[in-house]
Amino acid sequence: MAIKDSELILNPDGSVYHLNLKPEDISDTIIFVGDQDRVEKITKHFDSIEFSTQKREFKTQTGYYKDRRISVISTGIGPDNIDIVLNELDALVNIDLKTRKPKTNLTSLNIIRIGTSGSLQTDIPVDAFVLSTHGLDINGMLHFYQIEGISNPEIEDAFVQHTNWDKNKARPIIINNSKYLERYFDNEIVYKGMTGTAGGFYGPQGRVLRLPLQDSTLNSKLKSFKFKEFRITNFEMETSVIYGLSKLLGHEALSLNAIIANRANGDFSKNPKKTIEKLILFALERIVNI
Ligand code: R1P
Repeated sequence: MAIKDSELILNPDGSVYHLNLKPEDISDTIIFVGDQDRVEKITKHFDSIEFSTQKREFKTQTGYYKDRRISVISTGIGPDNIDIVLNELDALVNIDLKTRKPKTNLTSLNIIRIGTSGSLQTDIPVDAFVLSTHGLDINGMLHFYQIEGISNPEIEDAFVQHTNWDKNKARPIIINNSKYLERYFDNEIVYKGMTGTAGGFYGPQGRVLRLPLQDSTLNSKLKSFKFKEFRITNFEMETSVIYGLSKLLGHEALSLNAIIANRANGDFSKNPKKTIEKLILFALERIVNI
């Protein structure tokens, strides 16, 4: 059955609705960033750029870095945007846009997030890098999909118990990274741990300006949670859904974050731009080996 026009929306030129991309515009190696201005901070290192487009917060550039064809896409902020980006990217490679039918031979993309994040641990300082072994989903978006088989119920149960998780909030889901990609980025300068992915910046990450929180102790409970060798290292807004949708759709995903704030001791990086630039160069040097 062909997917209807209202379900897979294409622009008049045949590109996918939000991303403005056609299949030939992207590589199978894709870097995700949140901020659209970060796209050029990455592609300025490229030897050539063959394609650029932007619609809303979704900016894409494709080019070559040391003979490796790479696309860089900005996702904007939050899990909801990742739903759009991953579904439309998957449609570009795994749905025949002419017949509107899923292909039989599926393509697996390599997706690497280069993001910014706040550390939850006193010993993970600002300007450090964190590689997410797991995405800890506390925003609920993934519950709209059939997620059996991609989660870690044992760790989730321990987390729900440890935090006394409120029943009115979506049940947390914990999703593994791509072990295939992780080995290219393993390095002694990278901290590793579970990354909490919130559906907001203030209340959902325990920030109080004027509104009281449902659970004002949540960040300290995240900080003290341990399961075997794992702890929760940091907070941001995309990793768990990138991991979850990638697993469901058959793509490899890894999230790297520059720590620009430390929520445990209140520090903020003196030079976040420099830290992000270092993470970009670290990631590019390893992506060429994938
Ligand atoms: C919040 O300021 C944004 O910054 C972080 C969060 O995940 C959220 O998207 O990541 P990026 O710098 O990649 O956008």
